[in-house]
Amino acid sequence: MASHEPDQIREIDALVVGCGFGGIYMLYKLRRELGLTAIAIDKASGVGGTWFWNKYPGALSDSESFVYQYSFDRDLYDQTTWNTKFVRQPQILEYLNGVVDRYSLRQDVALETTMTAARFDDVAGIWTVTTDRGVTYKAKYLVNGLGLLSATNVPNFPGIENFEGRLVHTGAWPEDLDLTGKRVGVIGNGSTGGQVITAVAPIAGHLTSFQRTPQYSVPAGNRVLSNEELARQKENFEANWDQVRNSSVAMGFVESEVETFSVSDEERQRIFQRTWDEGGGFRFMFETFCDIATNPEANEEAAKFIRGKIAEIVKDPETRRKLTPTDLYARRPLCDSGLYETFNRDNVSLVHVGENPIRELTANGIVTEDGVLHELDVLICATGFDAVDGNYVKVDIRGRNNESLKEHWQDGPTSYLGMATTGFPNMFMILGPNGPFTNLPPSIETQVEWISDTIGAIEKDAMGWIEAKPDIETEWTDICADIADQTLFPKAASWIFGANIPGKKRTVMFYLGGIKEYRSVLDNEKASGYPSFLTQ
Ligand code: N01
Repeated sequence: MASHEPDQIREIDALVVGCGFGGIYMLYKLRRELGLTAIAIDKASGVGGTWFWNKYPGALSDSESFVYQYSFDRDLYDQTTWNTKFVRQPQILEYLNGVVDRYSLRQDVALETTMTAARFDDVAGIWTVTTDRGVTYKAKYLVNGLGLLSATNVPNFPGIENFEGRLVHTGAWPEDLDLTGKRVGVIGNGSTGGQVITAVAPIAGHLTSFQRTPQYSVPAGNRVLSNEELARQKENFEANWDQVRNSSVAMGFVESEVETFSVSDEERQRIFQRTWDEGGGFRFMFETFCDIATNPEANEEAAKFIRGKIAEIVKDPETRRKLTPTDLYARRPLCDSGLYETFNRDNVSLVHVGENPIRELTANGIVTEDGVLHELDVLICATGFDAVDGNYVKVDIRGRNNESLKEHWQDGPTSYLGMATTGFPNMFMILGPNGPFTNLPPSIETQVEWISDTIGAIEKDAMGWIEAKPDIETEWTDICADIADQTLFPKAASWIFGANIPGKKRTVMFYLGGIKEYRSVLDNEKASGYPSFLTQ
């Protein structure tokens, strides 16, 4: 649209920003259940959020398929035909597109539309959201589903602009990239790096993994499920989802209540081995014993077991040494489809950039501190995301008294319940800061349902707006910090605490109290008439 044309103004009840798992369900609730006028915008050219962007080879959900979907519609659940333990990106994207069509939501979705600014009018009680498409939305409610892990992080390596090969980030994967026979470099070995390395090695001419920190990973154990297993998942729908909502990490298994040192050494090894054989990163950390994430000695037992497996799998002694972590096992637990085995391949090499850092990128590849040039046709940055608040602080969002969200969060992102923040009335966040740390679809459903109920209550009582009280946000931040401090997670540098982005303040960004407790806080808030909120 030409810049001299005035913006087209659309007045609606609610604007949803983001069309991933959260935004789609929110739009469904607003349109189909509350009967409000609502639009969902997304900067992408398709719906799907994370699963639209992360089309890299090997992209797979590491939550089991029977709980990596919506549960709000039993028929939808029964009709979903995934038949593997974990589900691949194209299937998830197809599923989310199917959901949009099933509920006729596409007419209310505006794609390739980026929110450029949002401003709350204190007098009218209305949000004005400008976009890059010449359309301005005026809405009583603004619901942001901007993505927890969606603002890509491409480190500013010296000379990055000189690289003449193809430079890609896994979270913005191009459709046209053929890696067959290419010299491929992968920087990063988190959840994404592990998946991409394993999937690309068999097709690349040569793959070089640039690893800064070795990782603990266990087999995913992905497999085709039998017809009996699939039938049981459908039959046990109620019980399974009840278990998920009353668990901690919402992964669909019963978390252990057994302490690591309450069993004999032999029994401990047997339990670790059984879970290793069955597969699953969260299972290994939470289904084996209850104290791996909290007790350093217990943690070391699990770490030692995985180190032993690395020693068995990786043949070359120097590669094995570099791949073996020595620190705590306290990042988001990883699982893989043959990651350590991949390093036995002749066409795969490992550069430990923790010991031998990247000095610069040149036209032909990466030069490490030892002066070696690693020649590359393609460089894949599996370098993660500016998680949680990354997409929020890119946009000029202003609440009451023209306060900027970026300034509001200058000491780190905060919220009440991961969904509301003081000074920003009627603005809700799906997976905002200090929300639950779980398998995400169940937490997304929990939050969307709460937001929807809250908007329903505002409408029913003919209120203008609702806003978290200032003290409650501080209180919730302290609760999140206290719970995190009872675990080992803050002791490991990771995106969970904002430690992966240079210059980002390290703060608690999740509620680690589990989905059951989280849901009970939400229920209480609603049942007692939103005592933690100011209303007008
Ligand atoms: O990102 P990460 P991710 N030089 O931040 C390295 C979800 N997810 O995309 O460990 C060199 O974990 C960095 O090194 P280090 C899941 O929640 C889910 O892998 O910081 N290296 C690390 O190795 C996951 O936890 C699925 O020393 C640099 C890597 O890049 C979250 O996304 C699948 C560097 C980044 O790892 C994030 O995972 C995939 C630098 N300057 C992802 N900067 C599912 O299955 C960073 N690194 C649902």
